[in-house]
Amino acid sequence: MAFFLSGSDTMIDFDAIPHDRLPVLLRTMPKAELHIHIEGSLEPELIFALAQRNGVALPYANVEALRAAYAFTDLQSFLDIYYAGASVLLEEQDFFDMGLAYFERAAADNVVHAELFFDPQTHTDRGVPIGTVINGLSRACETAQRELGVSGALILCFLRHLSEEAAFATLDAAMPYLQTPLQTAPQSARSRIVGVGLDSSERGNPPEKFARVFERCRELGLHLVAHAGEEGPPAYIWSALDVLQVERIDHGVACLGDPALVARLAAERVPLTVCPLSNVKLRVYPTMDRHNLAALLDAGLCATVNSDDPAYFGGYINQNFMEAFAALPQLTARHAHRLAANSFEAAFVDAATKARWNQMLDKVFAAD
Ligand code: ES4
Ligand code: ZN
Repeated sequence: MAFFLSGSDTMIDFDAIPHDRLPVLLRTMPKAELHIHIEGSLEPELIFALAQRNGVALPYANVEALRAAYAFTDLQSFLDIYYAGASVLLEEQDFFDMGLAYFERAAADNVVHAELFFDPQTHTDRGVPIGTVINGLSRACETAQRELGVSGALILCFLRHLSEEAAFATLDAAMPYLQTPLQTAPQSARSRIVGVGLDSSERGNPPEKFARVFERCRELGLHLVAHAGEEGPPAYIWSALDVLQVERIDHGVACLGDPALVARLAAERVPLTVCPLSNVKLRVYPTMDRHNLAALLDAGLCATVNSDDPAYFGGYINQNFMEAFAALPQLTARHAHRLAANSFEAAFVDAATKARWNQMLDKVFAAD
């Protein structure tokens, strides 16, 4: 028997857990979700309901026609539809409804904490004030905490296909809402923004393009993350680390092609927020059984499982766990526990909160 003394001093005998217990463990274990674009949680039904409520015309006749358009060939083919879907979001209540709908799904998957990416430029470029976006999402976080017991935070993402100047303008507009050691404006008390990220079209838009914006955000005391190594090369992961100085890499699956990079990520325990279903839908891997999730974990990396854009890619976080584990039989109960523990380690919360979540996690596995 190989007992494992976990972070909470609980004895867990992973080798004694039969493989057929995995689906229940994956579903019931507490977990944090760290890579979810809230605009990517908009289900077709909600898109049509909001279009009707706001009098927005959609280029699709109905929910089925919209769903039928979700046949992506790469990241860009997805982004085109994703930005079209977001066009129905106009009022603060729309952002609240979208956020709360996500938190309800997350709670059902035993997510205890979620850090939501949002793309302000997708909305401000359509004339929606940034405060409308931030207040609606922050209010959804408050309601989720109170009514669902899920804690939530927001990460403002800059769209990398737009200019550095546009990113600076977005940061300026968001300043009154940022939670930073330097920010004492009353509006910031209600906002849940804890960091910034970088998303959208990766190829041709390297992290270096945003070096100065991220430097400014670092000076403000914000947490920093960036998408890198999804479709782009390992070099983009290096520059996200060295130039932007991010704390986590979103996706990062391309790292395995570069042994020196893997060594660096493992030594520094830089978390990778991996999104298995996204990677298959956007053809980073042809099928789930070719995904490198098991290899990332076995290389000692702090990999986590996340849903990315769940309404577009075939499911929420538990669906990602279930399909990855079903397709990769080398993944065991030990890996499941590791993934959940990694998600807590990687979360932007205090150590006492992480310790509490780890105890909840160990209880689920020890009881088995
Ligand atoms: C995204 Cl999968 C993915 N990659 C980059 N940017 C994104 N925004 C929404 N989903
Ligand atoms: Zn993403």
